[in-house]
Amino acid sequence: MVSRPRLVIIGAGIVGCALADELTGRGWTDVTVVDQGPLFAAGGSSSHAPGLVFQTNPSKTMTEFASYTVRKYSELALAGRACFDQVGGLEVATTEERWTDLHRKQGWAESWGVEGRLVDADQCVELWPLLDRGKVLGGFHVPTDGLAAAVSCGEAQARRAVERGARFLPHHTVVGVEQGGGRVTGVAVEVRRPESREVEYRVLAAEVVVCAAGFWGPAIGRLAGLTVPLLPLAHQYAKARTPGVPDGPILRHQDRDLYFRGHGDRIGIGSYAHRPMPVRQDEIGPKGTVMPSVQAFTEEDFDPAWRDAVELLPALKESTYEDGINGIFSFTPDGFPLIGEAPHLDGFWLAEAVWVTHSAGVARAVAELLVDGRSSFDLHECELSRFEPVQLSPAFVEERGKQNFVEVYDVIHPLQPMESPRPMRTSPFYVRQLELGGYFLEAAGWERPHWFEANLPLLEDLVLRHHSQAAEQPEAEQPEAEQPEAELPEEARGMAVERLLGVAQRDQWASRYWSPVAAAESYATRENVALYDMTSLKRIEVGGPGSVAFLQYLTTNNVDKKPGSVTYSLLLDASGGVRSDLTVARLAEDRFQIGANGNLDLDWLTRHAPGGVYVRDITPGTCCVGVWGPQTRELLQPLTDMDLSHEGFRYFSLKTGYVGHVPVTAMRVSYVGELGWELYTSADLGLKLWDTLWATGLPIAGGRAAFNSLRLEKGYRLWGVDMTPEHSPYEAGLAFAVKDGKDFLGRDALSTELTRKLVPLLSAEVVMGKEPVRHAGRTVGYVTSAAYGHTIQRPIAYAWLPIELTTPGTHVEISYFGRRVPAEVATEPLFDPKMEKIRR
Ligand code: FAD
Ligand code: THG
Repeated sequence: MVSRPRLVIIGAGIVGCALADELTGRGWTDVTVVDQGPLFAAGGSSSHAPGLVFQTNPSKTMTEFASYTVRKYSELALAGRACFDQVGGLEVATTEERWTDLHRKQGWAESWGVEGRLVDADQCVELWPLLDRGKVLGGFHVPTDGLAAAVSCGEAQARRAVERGARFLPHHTVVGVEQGGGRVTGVAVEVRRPESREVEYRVLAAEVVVCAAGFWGPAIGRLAGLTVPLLPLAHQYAKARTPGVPDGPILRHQDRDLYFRGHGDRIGIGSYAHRPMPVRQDEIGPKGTVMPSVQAFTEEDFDPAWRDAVELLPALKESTYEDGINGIFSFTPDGFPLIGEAPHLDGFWLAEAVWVTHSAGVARAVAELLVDGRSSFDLHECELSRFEPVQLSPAFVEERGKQNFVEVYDVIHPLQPMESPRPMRTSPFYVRQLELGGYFLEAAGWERPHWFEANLPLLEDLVLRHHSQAAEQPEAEQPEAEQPEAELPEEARGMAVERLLGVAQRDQWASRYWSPVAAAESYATRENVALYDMTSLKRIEVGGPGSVAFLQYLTTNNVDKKPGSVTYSLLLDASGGVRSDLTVARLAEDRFQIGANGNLDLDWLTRHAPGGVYVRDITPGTCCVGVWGPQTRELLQPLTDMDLSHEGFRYFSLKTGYVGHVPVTAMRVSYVGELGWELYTSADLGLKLWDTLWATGLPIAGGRAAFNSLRLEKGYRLWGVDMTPEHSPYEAGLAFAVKDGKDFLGRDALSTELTRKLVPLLSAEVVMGKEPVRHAGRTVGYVTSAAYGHTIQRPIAYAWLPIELTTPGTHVEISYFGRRVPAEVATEPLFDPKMEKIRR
């Protein structure tokens, strides 16, 4: 690509303007921004957004987007007037559940570097005198939140861009995306100036086109042959005149899906309490309407919200609302923006589904990607290519978009699934898993069992057995070991359960979507043998004459070993950040099977593949079951001619053969850290394979809850949670997967000098993830994954900490719902450090 390409941005809303500023600030000055409307109230969502900026979000990336937006807009002025009013932000709780959740929220803010504090009801009223003191339990106050004047923020950034050479063209409607040879070459525009009746058609040539068209994104996407998975939804906003409007913080009343801000002597009220109101592209106001993003206000939808507003702010009783709008903006299936380049059209980029709150951060990320080829933000949650094909259907986008609207202010458990549309993707083992009482949650469209109710009796056995072991020790009180379960004294039973299951170490809300049955499944895996459905593991085939050289260049480890070898290897980006961790299995000289983390990997490999190398998603149509545990050989050897001895089938190697009637590829790999194999076959034979294994009478089925606990005991990282592109392999503790003296993408950017590290903590309670970690009263890091380690009988939390605090034995505190949970840095792995269970 030319070093300073011609670039067209579609849309002069706040995102397009911010992007023009970020790009021209980096020296890309040949920027043309087109909008169908006038400047700068162009008629999109930005034109009427009340501009509340609440920074705190469970996502680190989204919080960082918002913090950057606040920093940037705080310095902007237009015609001598500040564009950002840093009034602070206050979220109030009127229910116990919300009040508890605000404690968790304060933790996210702290983890991601935003200062915020919990305040009591009196302090809430001090900040917002119109609040009904009796209704409020407390609040969360962030002094740096505030109000962005969206149109002014856009214009101020646009002016700066223009000074550096950018052009802004109003009344230019994009009607075509020009392409040639798989690249974008420009946009076709229709020009209708208000002062003339003439219509002019032009082509603006460009090497790069960025679509920042807000909720018109799907229509522009269609011009480029690209699905843009967002749903335009109308959302209600109105104003009410009342004396004593505070110029205090922006206010959220999330228990009733409401937010408020001051407008001089009026209060603005936004509501998410109404039914979702999707808007089809052809229902959006026609070109030439002053405000196509605004639809007629529907009072009947707003009335309940008004009653709730009056209840919280009784002064409103004397008033009524006016100037109501149903304003349109974008919702995606998972609530994150859409950032990235079209998979089939080079040079065509999206910066879509972005709130005012995140606008400058997203613009910066896109500019960094374009100019430097990498971003300083971890974008994995936002990349366009995160969606599976089944998640791009209009029906799915509509259903999930609506659901996201409904849930936008709900208290959401990190594991809480969307209820519909489900099920979508099921493995061939699904029917058996249903019979076993599987409890399913969804990932990448797959139904995945988290535990099986059928294993409940194992839990009873386990409790009894551990209780009797405790009783055999000299200091044990009574020998109830022989007694049947029903007669086990409650207290003794309680102790056994507590120690075994970690039940007492985890509170009720946190224990949702989890079952103590996971303990029994963990034990069965460590002591006997269990089947784990690994079908949802993304499988990618890479082949062709150049495939060895390609994978050698793209991944960090040496994968050029003889066919039959499996290698754990990493994908890095140009700045040395971990983009993924993979298992690379060499099936033949020129053919590899890659075990990956998701669609982002497929996209990354496909984009980088040179001619002569093919990359194919083989996940659909195949399946995988992990057979793991010390009894695996007893189970499997009688079913197969493959030599399963330690010498005959090396750790991290593969063979093809038969298990009963079923042709399989067997890989000696285990994410749970036990002896065993992953068995792959085609989907049509999956059920036969499962039934063949099951008929031995040896295995139980294990779910993701046990799986997660087992992998944390072994210290196996989960990409996207434990490490992301923000982290180098050395920081993430993955140096063993980086081959010395080998050239690969990202190598030059790697430094072995460490300032922080991912380490295991042993804590006094089971936490959930994303909690801040403190040392000597200072916030020093945050938790990534957490679980109870059933076999080590301790709660585990992995955390990022500054290097000076990573020595084993260092005492820290995890802030959990506002409580201090003691924890200690431990040595990893916490289980089987000599690999005696795996290599035998
Ligand atoms: P837009 O502002 O919609 O800009 C897109 C531009 O693309 C438009 O100007 C349009 O004319 C142009 N365009 C479209 N198609 C074409 C074409 N074919 N050719 C040329 N130009 C085209 N967010 C917050 O963070 N805080 C809030 O408090 C908040 N409150 C909101 C309240 C309401 C009532 C609504 C509706 C939204 C609110 N939002 C809020 C969301 C926020 O307004 C949007 O997410 C944001 O403004 C989107 O900015 P944008 O630049 O992506 O899109
Ligand atoms: N199975 C397969 N592919 C995968 C995963 C899997 N790809 C994605 C993800 N999971 C990769 N994650 C891991 C993490 C750890 C290990 C395997 C996959 C692992 N590590 C050993 C260790 O760290 O000691 C061995 C490493 C080595 O010897 O190089 O087993 O679950 N197919």
